[in-house]
Amino acid sequence: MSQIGALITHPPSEGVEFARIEGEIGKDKGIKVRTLYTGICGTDRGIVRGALKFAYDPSGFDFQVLGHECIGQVESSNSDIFKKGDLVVPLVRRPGDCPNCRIGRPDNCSDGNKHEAGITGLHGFMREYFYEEAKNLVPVKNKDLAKIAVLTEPLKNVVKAFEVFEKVSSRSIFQNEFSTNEGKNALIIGSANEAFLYSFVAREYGFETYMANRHPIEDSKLEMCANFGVKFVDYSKDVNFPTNFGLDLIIDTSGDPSTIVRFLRKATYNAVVILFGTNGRAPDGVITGADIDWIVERNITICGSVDAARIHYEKALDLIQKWHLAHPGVMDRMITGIFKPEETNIFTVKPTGEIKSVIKWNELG
Ligand code: DN4
Ligand code: BGC
Ligand code: ZN
Repeated sequence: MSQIGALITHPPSEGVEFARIEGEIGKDKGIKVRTLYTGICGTDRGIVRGALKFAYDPSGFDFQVLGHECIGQVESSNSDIFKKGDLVVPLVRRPGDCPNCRIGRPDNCSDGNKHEAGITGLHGFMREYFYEEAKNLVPVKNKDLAKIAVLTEPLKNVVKAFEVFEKVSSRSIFQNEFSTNEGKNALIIGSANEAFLYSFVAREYGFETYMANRHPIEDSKLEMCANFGVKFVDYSKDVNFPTNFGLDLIIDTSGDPSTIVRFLRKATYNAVVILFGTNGRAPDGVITGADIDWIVERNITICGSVDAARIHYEKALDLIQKWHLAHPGVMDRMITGIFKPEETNIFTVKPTGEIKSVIKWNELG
């Protein structure tokens, strides 16, 4: 039996190691995919830190292969849909048996009985190759995207959150008199990968878009903001931001309650607030009676959004393709570091200026 290199974890215990594992796990799924790149995100780091108590090994295994952000290339296939050489992005979440899972929306799973590759009870993609079924693979038609389509998975979360925004904002007239979002203000809290992707999509929607953190960000990140017309705010200096306008859309990627409440009080009539960041380590915050009054009197909607469905992966890929054409070379700069699988310290030490760190597994064939 063939052995392959893989990054394995033992959730919910901490740690990660580059080990040799059985290569033919899941062979009956039929499509063999050579991993090209896997992305590293806060969820992976949380698992490695032992902080994600909901993560667990697949049944019958005493380890879980890490990794849910991936682009790979089909090596062999038993399906008419995919052939050798095709580029694919695998889905993270696999349905359970609830009504939402049964209609192809496991992202809205209503009983928690879904599984997530590399997170909850299903091996992930940080290995030299893996096997998948056609229904869990999204095709990537353009070979030029062989590296940057690793951003499809984190971007699909953003596309879904904007679907949530569209649903809740339709309860009243949200847009301006020309039925656009021009003149409306969006604030994205945080300045890591998901915050960048949120900012870019907010610009697609026509929002005046601000990204905020409590410290300055590197020039390379400021440049990335400028490419998309996003304004960065260091609110430790600009303490009253925003002073002369209200926020129509707030998206939080920090998971910090005090920061969320701080900006909630700047939300305007019919504003939408989407909570996306989860950060068990942030200090507790306080929400006052005056905050509640503010929210109620202005019809402000606060909602959570997690994961996304196949349709959002497809839309995310369309956006990556569009941005790749509209901003030549810029999407490549979202990938700020390429690492070897053995370099496991990347899970514990975030490189300076990181937007997205990726691990390279194989050359494009
Ligand atoms: P991340 O590094 O976890 O991003 C967190 C960002 O928030 C960093 O830029 C932090 O800055 C920033 N931040 C922390 N505290 C504050 C604060 N008080 N004010 C302003 N900014 C702050 O990486 P990510 O972009 O991959 O993920 C963002 C969040 O989304 C994480 O909590 C993930 O767990 C969560 N997530 C959710 C889903 C989902 O719901 C999917 C993927 C990720 P700094 O302190 O590092 O400078 O489906
Ligand atoms: C993934 C989501 C997943 C979530 C679980 C994120 O990093 O992008 O697909 O549902 O982690 O917390
Ligand atoms: Zn992730």
